[in-house]
Amino acid sequence: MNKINQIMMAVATTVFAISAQAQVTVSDAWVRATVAQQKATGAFMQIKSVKDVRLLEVRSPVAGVAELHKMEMTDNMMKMRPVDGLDLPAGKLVELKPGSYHIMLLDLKAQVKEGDVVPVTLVVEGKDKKRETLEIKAVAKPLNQATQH
Ligand SMILES: [Cu+2]
Repeated sequence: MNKINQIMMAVATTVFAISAQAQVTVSDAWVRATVAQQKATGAFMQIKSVKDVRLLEVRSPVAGVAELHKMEMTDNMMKMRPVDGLDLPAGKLVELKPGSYHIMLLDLKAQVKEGDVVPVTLVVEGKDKKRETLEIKAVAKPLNQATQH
């Protein structure tokens, strides 16, 4: 292989790596700030995937347990329950928001104060069973702003 070919290969590999990382993009990630002693809060964001993938797992170092939840009306009451995954259809914006799907951070290790940056890890799986891990940063927003939704 000559020098030019080697360089072309290197460029092709780099481009592939970048596009693979950008298959799932997350924007407007935020968490609800908590008051002292509060043990749980929610994390919200907008997710868009280039390919059909499924969000399987969520984690955060600030929480002992992180779960994917769905909020829905049951017997005229808003109730939430854990779900084992959330489909992210290709090209469709999926919103995690209050009153709908959200990430629940439980067993919080400390108060989440306004302006804090909370790392959240998302694990998604494609149809080919390949898993991708995304590290995102969610900013803690004040309670009153969060409840305006
Ligand atoms: Cu919840």
